[in-house]
Amino acid sequence: MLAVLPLDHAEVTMAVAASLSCQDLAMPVSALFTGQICGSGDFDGGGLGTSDIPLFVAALLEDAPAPETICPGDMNHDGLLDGQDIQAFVSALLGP
Ligand SMILES: [Ca+2]
Repeated sequence: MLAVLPLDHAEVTMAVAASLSCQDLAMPVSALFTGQICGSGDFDGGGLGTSDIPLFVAALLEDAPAPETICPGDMNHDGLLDGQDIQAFVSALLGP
């Protein structure tokens, strides 16, 4: 059973609450959690630096990069690694 709770919490009666289990309240998880911070620009795991430049460019030029390749280079968090990420990568690399 997948419960749909009313937005107004006052409408959740004790009978409704008692019929729920933890599984009813669980959200489906479709994301892959890799521990990677997306949009960091850090491709090699050593912190953002000049060693990430060739990795960023290589990932940018891939025809169909894997999600774990897209993640660090997706600087604008739109789910894509493309030319729209270049300026933010360079800005992050140069620092504040
Ligand atoms: Ca992007």
